[in-house]
Amino acid sequence: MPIVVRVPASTTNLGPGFDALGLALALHNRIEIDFAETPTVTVVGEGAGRLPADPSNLAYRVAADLCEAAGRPRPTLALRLHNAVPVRRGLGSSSTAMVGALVAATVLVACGGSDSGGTSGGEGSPMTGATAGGGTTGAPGAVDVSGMTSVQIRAEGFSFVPAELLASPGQTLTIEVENAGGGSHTFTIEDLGIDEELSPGDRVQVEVTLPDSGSLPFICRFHERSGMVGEIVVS
Ligand SMILES: [Cu+2]
Repeated sequence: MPIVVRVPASTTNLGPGFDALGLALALHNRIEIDFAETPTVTVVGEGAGRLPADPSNLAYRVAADLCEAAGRPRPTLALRLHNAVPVRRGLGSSSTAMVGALVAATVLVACGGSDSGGTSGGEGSPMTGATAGGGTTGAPGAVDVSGMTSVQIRAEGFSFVPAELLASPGQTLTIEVENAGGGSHTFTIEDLGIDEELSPGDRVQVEVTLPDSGSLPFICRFHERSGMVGEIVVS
């Protein structure tokens, strides 16, 4: 789900207040932002056709910078600007873009964005890649890998597919992880000290020996809070 923020236009200097005093006006720009597989910028209303409709857009840069400043990899974003504030008329139009992008990106980083890759047509949906097992609504199905020597896991959107593996006690398993999405991810099994970073298109193989019981959680360190987690259940 995208984060939506409305920011009012503002007056220029008020009397003796110079840049310290202003008034909000009943005219708003609306900023809509989400993580996405491919960067998109859409400008509707004021500034459409004049403001950059690509990642050089001020609001896009500010939002991506904030994510980086928060310790995340530079994100791929879908940004939609509905502008009612005239550009370059002293009504703080670029300030609304910056303030709105900062607030929206802060919420996005704190709460996580869409699981579906935003506007990319659902290509990164958790369901789409459920090749390995019969997913039901909401989550890809668990995949039984007991007796197998290797398994593939795809990182896409903000999910691992499959996100749950069923394995045998003490089993040795080669896991090939492919980053099929548009952003960077990690495949991290903290219990085993495994921490692999994958750029888009990267593949990595890790070999794990499973415990005799219990489960082995794996996460993407960048998107753990967005629910990018999984586990290997020993049974
Ligand atoms: Cu990730």
